[in-house]
Parts: sequence; structure tokens; C-alpha cells
Amino acid sequence: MKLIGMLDSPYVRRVAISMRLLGLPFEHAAISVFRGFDAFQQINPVVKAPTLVCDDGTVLMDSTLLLQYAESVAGRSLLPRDSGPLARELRLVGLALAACEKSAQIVYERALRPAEKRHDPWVQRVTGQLLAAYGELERELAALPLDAGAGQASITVATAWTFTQSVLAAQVPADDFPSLAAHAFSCEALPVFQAIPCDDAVTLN
Ligand SMILES: N[C@@H](CCC(=O)N[C@@H](CS)C(=O)NCC(=O)O)C(=O)O
Repeated sequence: MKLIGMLDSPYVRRVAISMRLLGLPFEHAAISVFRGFDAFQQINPVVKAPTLVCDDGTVLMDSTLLLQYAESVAGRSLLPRDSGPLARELRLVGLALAACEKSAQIVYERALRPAEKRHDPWVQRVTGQLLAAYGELERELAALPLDAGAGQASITVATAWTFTQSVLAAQVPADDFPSLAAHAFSCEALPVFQAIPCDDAVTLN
């Protein structure tokens, strides 16, 4: 299998870390969806990161679908089987993915849209949604912490937080989210997170 996309994308990174934890060997091609658009397009015409090229050549996209496929190949899951714990983990994953989406929207708005065409009410709406997602996550983790690296919610929450802190630390002050910051700190110290780092300098990937 071949995973395509830069590790400054939290979506790519959560898939890479999960595949490593599932014990699945894979190649990684760090192709940018912006600077490497043409090369990416030759693999996946839609140019979405992450993209997974399966061993039979099937091209998949969307991190959650990639993980569904990877877990099927591995024959095990990073999500709980029982519906109660599963519902909580899915809620946390959903909140973290929403936070990734809202972070990326703000980054794209700033980096790609000419200043005179920016629409402040839109940025404010997205920033409110971003803070709401992290507010919910903070409450959840303060009430019941996650074990570092011990499942899909743990991985996705940590990769989302690290991503947002790398691009929007001023908008989402770590001091306001101590449980989230502590969780991400514990995860980032794990060998699997260190082996698959969020690129220091986030580029528009
Ligand atoms: N829901 C998707 C989101 C993936 C996504 O938006 N990736 C970004 C990179 S962080 C991307 O491909 N951006 C290029 C574009 O959408 O044109 C997932 O979970 O994989």
C-alpha cells in the first residue's frame, strides 16, 4: 500500500500513525496537494490528501475510509467494539475532524484568498465552530481522559490539536484547553508519534 500526502496534514498523519499501530507496512510519498498538484493529480485526479493506493491499484481517499480499509486488511480495529465506548470514541473523532476542517478553512482563507476578497463574517463563523469543537473536546477529556495513543480517538484528537497549534496557536490558546494540551503532549512523546512527526514548518500541502 502507498499513502500519499504530507504529514503536516492531520488527516494524513492520523492514517500513518494508525497504520503503523495496526502493524501494516506501507510506503509513504510526501506529495503536496499545492506545490505537487500535478504529481498528485497523476495518482488521484481529485487531489485529496490522504490518498491510499491499495496493492491492487485501487485509489482511495478520505482518512476515515482509508482507516476503515486499513482495519479490514489488518483484521482488527483501533475503535472499541461495544456500542457505549464506541459512541464516545466516535463523538471525539468527529469533534477532532471538525476541528481539523475548521482549522484548514481558516488557513486556506488566509493563505489562498486575496486579502481584499476575504469575508470576515465567514472567518468569524468558522473560528467560532473551531473553538466550539475544541471546547467540547476539552470538557470531554477533563471529565474522562484518554489513554495516550491507545485508540482512534486518542490518535485523532492529538493529531488535530498538534495541527491546530502549529497553524492557529493565537486563535486557540493552549492555556484555555489544558486537558487537550496535556493529552497531545503525552501522545507526541510516544515513539510512533515521534516517528511520524507533523512537519515543523506547515506548508500549504
Ligand atoms: N475529510 C477528508 C479531508 C481531507 C482534506 O481536506 N485534506 C486536505 C489536506 S489537509 C486536502 O486534500 N486539501 C486539498 C483540497 O481539498 O483541494 C479526510 O478525512 O481525509
